[in-house]
Amino acid sequence: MSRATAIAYANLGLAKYWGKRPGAGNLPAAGSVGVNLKALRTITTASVIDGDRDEIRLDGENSPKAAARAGAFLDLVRELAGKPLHFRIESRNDFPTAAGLASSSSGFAALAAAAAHAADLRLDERALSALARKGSGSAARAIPGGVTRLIPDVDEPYAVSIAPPEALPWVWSIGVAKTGPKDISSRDGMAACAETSSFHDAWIRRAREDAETLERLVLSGDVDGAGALIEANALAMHADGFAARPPLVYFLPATLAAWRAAVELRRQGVMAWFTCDAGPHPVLMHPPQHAARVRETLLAIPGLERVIVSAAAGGVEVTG
Ligand code: 2P0
Repeated sequence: MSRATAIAYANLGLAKYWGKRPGAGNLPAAGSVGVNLKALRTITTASVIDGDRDEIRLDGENSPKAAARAGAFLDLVRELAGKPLHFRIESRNDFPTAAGLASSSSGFAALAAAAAHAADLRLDERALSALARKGSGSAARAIPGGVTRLIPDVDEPYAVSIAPPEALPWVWSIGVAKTGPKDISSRDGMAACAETSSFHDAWIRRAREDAETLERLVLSGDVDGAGALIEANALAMHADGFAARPPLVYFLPATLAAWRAAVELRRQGVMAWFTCDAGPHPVLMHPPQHAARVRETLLAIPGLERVIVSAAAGGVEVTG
């Protein structure tokens, strides 16, 4: 019987992934760039057990749907191992999942690493990243450390680290919005955009270009250039949703107010940049010395109830 524990950090999209090409296994239609966030951590233990079925306990996503998705992912691990192994999985998120912050990236990165180790699969980083991608596209980017980029145009897309966590000298202030109506998942949202948004093809062309440009900006140390691109890229991704039929609008008034607040902060010399995933929670990235000012600004926006501040993190870690 073998057992392993893995810690993974949620990977926030900087040049967003929002669209797939045909085929199974979350094949991205374009490259994307993201950063692992230290404050959003998933810890997963996988044990090989004697039983004839998996036992899956996910504190964060305590739903039969989430357990079924994890079970389907374990089928891929069994296939790679070439053995009918069964697992006990215990997973918890170190951050409030109830707040609706994206957890599938850290969730599937931790599950892939823990289950692969417990099954004695010796996967290198590239193979582990490609495996995690099959659970959730963004999970591929949570395997390597720091600023990571998903390589799209290969049979088994995977992510690489393009820069260490300190390459972007920011912290990330996440404004947690009071939850509104139930969100549409990223998976369903990107499928709806591909089917019905007249902006989708243009978005995919832009996404391809942005991922490449952002890598160059990060590597050349052009922090403000990177911030401007990240902000524009997020708004372009959301515009794809605005043009869907029916429209897919993740923003709440507080989300847009946070973008306006970032513009105003910059006018006052505080270089804060906005991004937002497939949900209402705005994220401002900025130099750490402005954390108090940014926090105060976000908390003054009606509809935002708390702020989580995070530094960038390394990649997935397997501990015993
Ligand atoms: C990103 N998102 O780049 C983008 C921005 C959400 C908005 O990657 O269907 O949950 O599991 O491959 O990984 C979220 O997409 O989608 C995501 P699936 P996933 O971070």
